[in-house]
Amino acid sequence: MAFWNRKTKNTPPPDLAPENTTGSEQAAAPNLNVSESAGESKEKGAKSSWWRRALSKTNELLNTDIRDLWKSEGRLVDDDFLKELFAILVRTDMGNAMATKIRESIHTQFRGRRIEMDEAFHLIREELGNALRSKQSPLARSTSGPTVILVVGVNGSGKTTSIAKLAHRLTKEGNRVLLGAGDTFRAAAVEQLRIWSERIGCDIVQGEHGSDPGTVVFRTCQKAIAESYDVCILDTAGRLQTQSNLMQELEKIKRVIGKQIPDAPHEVLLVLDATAGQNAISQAKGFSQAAGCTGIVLAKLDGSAKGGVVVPIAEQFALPVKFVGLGEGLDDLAEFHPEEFVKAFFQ
Ligand SMILES: Nc1nc2c(ncn2[C@@H]2O[C@H](COP(=O)(O)OP(=O)(O)OP(=O)(O)O)[C@@H](O)[C@H]2O)c(=O)[nH]1
Ligand SMILES: [Mg+2]
Repeated sequence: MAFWNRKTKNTPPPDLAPENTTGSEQAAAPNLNVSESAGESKEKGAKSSWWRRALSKTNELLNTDIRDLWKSEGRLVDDDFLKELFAILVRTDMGNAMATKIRESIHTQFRGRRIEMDEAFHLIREELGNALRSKQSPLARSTSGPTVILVVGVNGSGKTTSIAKLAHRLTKEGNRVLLGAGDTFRAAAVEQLRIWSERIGCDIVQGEHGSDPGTVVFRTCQKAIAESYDVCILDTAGRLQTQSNLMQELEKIKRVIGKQIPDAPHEVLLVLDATAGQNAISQAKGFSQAAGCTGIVLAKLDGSAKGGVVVPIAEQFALPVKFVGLGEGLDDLAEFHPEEFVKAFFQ
């Protein structure tokens, strides 16, 4: 499904800033251990297979543990059962509140009776669906001029890879996308994004290693305006939510953007590593307060048995999960669909 209905053509703009802009004549990309092929076949598959894959680790845990609860047909809903079920649910990181809600719901409806596994699954999915249904929110966009997406998060959470996937997706949908390599701190960060930009076929503004990220962001926005790009996605260096100087740097970056493009950034996406479990929740808290995040990209869901973490994040911070990352390839990003997500639980 397309995020936007832009009809712009995906033709590269004239190269106005050759020293900052990559072109096809540049050296072939070194091997960064990324794959592009995985996505090809996935696109052809049903949506549900995406989500089954995304939750495969979570379901591994659920399927072994939860199915053990039903060794014999039907299972009496007594204190032992409710306690065991609760413990399993909590292990998916869906949070005590949600696990309690599910336990209470099963208690109320089935107390002293036998419950079939499918009945329990149905009820769990229903509760998860109720919690997540209202949390879906598409990517915001500008009404005029380029849409600016600032991407933030802790070190290694998956920011740069998620930017590449998002840029790829938006480019395929016909948008002209400009990347801004605002991580001037980590030595190989600019090169990493440059390589992705070549693979995607989109342009990039780069700065010198160690230079002021605000300057790169400024130049990126200028180019985006001057050459009428549809979308501009800005990478930033990883930082901890507790590093107040670095959080202030994000504020400064936002001011630089806002001075050039009113209402921008239109999105401040926080990239969380799904394998971080409860840490992801404290990151969501810190970043949403300090950086004014507007949405979450939950990366590495494919490698996490804690897929339930989507629930407390969406519930506690009024921060919609906009995308989830399902792998390292360019096509491994899916828009978050609560219904699909919930359906994929226990599959
Ligand atoms: N399995 C899996 N791996 C991912 C996903 N997203 C990112 N990665 C991997 O996670 C590692 C870190 O990703 P980056 O995109 O470099 O993370 P980053 O947040 O930009 O890191 P810094 O710039 O160092 O802060 C890389 O090896 C990526 O390939 C995902 O959705 N699934
Ligand atoms: Mg990065």
